[in-house]
Amino acid sequence: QLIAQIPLKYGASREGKRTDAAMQRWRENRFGQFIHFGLYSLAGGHWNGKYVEGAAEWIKGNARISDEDYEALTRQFVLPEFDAREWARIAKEMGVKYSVITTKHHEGFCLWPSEYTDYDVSRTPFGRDLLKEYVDAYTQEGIDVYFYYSIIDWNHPDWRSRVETVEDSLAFFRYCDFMNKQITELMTRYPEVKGFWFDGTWDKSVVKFGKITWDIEQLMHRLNPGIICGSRLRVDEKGARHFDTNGKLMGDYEQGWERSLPEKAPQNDWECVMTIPENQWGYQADWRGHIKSATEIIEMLAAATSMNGNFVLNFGPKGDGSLREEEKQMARKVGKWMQLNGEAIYGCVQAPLKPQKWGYYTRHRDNGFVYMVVCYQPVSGMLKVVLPTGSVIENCVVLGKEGMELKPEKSTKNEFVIPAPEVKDGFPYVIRLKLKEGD
Ligand code: FHN
Repeated sequence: QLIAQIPLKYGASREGKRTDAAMQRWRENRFGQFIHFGLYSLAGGHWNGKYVEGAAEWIKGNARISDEDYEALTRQFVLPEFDAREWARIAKEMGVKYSVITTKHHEGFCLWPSEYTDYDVSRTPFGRDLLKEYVDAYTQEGIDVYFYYSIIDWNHPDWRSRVETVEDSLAFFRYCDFMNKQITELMTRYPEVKGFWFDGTWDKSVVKFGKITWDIEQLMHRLNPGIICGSRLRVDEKGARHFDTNGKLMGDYEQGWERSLPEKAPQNDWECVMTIPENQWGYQADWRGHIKSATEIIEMLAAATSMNGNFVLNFGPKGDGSLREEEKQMARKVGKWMQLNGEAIYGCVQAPLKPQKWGYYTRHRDNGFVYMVVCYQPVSGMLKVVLPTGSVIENCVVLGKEGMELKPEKSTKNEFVIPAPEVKDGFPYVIRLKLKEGD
């Protein structure tokens, strides 16, 4: 049945998924790192010696800090412990294939020396181009770099969250011009950048003038046709966000999965961004509430892969530029698991098998292997697998124990049971299946 389409000038710029090599690489990467770093990292979620409720990167508003006091943080921006190579080494150890850094969060402070503002690293005692050091170090490690850029800007005099007067609209469009210049600057200074992660597009001003987001998308594609950008940037002329008024995805992938996973595989490419504590992105010295374990993170990574999605884990480095111990530990544990089991994640997609309660199936898009990421050990000691009619298991091994072949038994029709190997370290394990058509 044909559904009438509403004519749109600034809706989705494409039908269906992107098929080019850059997007394919994004998809195959599967596992990414997020880095929230800015002036807020120096406050560490505390002001005047007191814990401040809310996300640490929002401390300016949450603690009602004056512009002047907040700006004073630039003078403490010394970063004696900052070493981009160390960040990159730890990211590599964790096994991520891409990393997204906050070049400018809502506070407006820029991690690179920008020609278009003074509110940047060049004005601090640190004085160096932090972004360049990051880009170089990560690129050296073979990790793709992506830039987070906040549209909301609490520092820029022309930013408007609402546009109600002529003065507002003049200011807002001057601000848009500033943004376009900064995006051009970022893409020109750091041509290694693979894509942009825009944020802060929910305010009424942006929703009212959706065309500005179309213009940014076009600008980026003119500068680099392979650039990747999520749906969060986009608003159509009728104010629809992420998906246009006709329900079509804008941008290259669904970017709305923040601290949550879909229940079933979305039709589009998608990415989930996750924090280790509840909702802290920037450095909060005092993590409260539930802190996710490496096992929980690994399970989410496997779940995302099993639904054709990417999973990005956030790090909030400390105000001295070093990484916090909990995050280093996390990187070590997840990395150790990825070393052994990464083949069930990288380049993998949804497997066409009926989901089972022990965990998640993934399938490699090229080599045809099916992987079982077992997160819940059955008390029966038997892992159930239901295959498509006519298929049988030719070979079945536990990753990391390649010599140890498991012997599946057919229980009924196309149903098999695999004796579960013993779990020693409390981490999920992966069984690799080679399937073939039955005799
Ligand atoms: O307000 C931000 C928040 O500080 C953080 O950057 C997250 C990351 O996805 N994005 C916004 C909230 O959606």
